[in-house]
Amino acid sequence: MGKTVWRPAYIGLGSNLEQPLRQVEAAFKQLAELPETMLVARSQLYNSPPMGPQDQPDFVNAVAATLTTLDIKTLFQHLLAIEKRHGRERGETRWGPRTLDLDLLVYGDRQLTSESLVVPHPGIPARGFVLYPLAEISADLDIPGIGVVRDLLAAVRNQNTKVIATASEEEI
Ligand code: PH2
Ligand code: MG
Ligand code: MG
Repeated sequence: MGKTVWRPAYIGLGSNLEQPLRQVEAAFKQLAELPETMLVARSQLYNSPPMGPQDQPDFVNAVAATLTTLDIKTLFQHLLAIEKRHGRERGETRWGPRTLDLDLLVYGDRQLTSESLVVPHPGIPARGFVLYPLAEISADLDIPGIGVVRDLLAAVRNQNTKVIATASEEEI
């Protein structure tokens, strides 16, 4: 067996279809159940206006911090499989509505560009709906090639991204 190394991996969650709160809550559970992976922190849930086409519902967004011994591609395959279990269809319009989006934001200190995957996620610096929840759990994280979360957040303030006050059981 090869050496086992636990690496921090941050995952962005998003949904704006078919009971988004439920989709995101269920996805957190599924992340916690991934093999060789521990869910070590989760942000609150955030409401944010859609980036991209405006004729779609607001999103529920959140961020998960995990420790994993899965290699980056295997972890990514698991994320795609969870999306699929949520009825996610590929070939949707770019930035269009979706039942569940799981984005691999950061994987240790790896910087990877392949046809299907770019890590760290290049959209991070522009996206309040990633930076607010990420700053809640890891403000001092230095994202390889991008910068420190706290500083990135300072540059995107006022994107109308708000904590969802109290999601009651019925709403979820
Ligand atoms: N995801 C998209 C497109 N637009 N807008 C918000 N607010 N949050 C998202 O997660 C989001 C989006 C495609 O992945
Ligand atoms: Mg996305
Ligand atoms: Mg995605």
